[in-house]
Amino acid sequence: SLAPLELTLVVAATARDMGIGANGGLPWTGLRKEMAYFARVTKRGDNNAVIMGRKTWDSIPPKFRPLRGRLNVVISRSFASGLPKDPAGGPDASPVEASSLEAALEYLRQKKTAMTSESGSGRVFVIGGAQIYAAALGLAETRRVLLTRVVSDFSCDTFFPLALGTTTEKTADVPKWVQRSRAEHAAWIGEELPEGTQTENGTEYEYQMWERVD
Ligand code: FOL
Repeated sequence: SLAPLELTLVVAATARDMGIGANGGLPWTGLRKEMAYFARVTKRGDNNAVIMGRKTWDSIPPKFRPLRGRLNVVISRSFASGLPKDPAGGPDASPVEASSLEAALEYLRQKKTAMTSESGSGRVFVIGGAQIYAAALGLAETRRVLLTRVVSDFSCDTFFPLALGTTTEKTADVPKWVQRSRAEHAAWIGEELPEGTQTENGTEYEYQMWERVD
């Protein structure tokens, strides 16, 4: 199918070098409100999907996966190629297994077409890690990044593959990324946003939304 499907990347990254991970997990601990924001935003509207790589799946505590109330799609080159199968036992019991990001999107497009009535917003979120973000950033379907900019610094071994920090100029073949206002961000996620820098357990961060304009 060639039906359009919009992708939103959700990521928390350090301000200094866009670090997103360390030793197979998040670089920080104890950002509970930030994690709660991630959960609310990816759930809101119902019928949403989260796409992630196999290493990100492994990094989620077993008691929290599949991420509840969302269709989980996990990507691994080890998974069977072709159109992925519906999750065994339903979306809260097991994830959909896809052999590539493209296969994941084909599955979700087909699923959307198969729905007879409109139920829920059906948003699709890419939740990492670095390899899956890189693949998504190469697709025209990727329209926006919900970035939590972590101002406090952490040592990282995994990085978000796009420097967002200054609104960029569109040059041949390189899309332009612009930061949207707090009001636009709040309207898109459907909830109020706290103003300015947040602090949790001594870690400072800020909620941002970036959009591709091309
Ligand atoms: N985006 C943002 N903004 N913050 C993140 O921490 C984040 N993490 C990932 C991807 N995008 C992100 C990948 N890592 C869970 C754990 C790790 C993870 C993503 C999700 C997780 O357990 N989520 C539960 C919340 C559990 C809780 O309440 O503590 C969920 O239901 O979403």
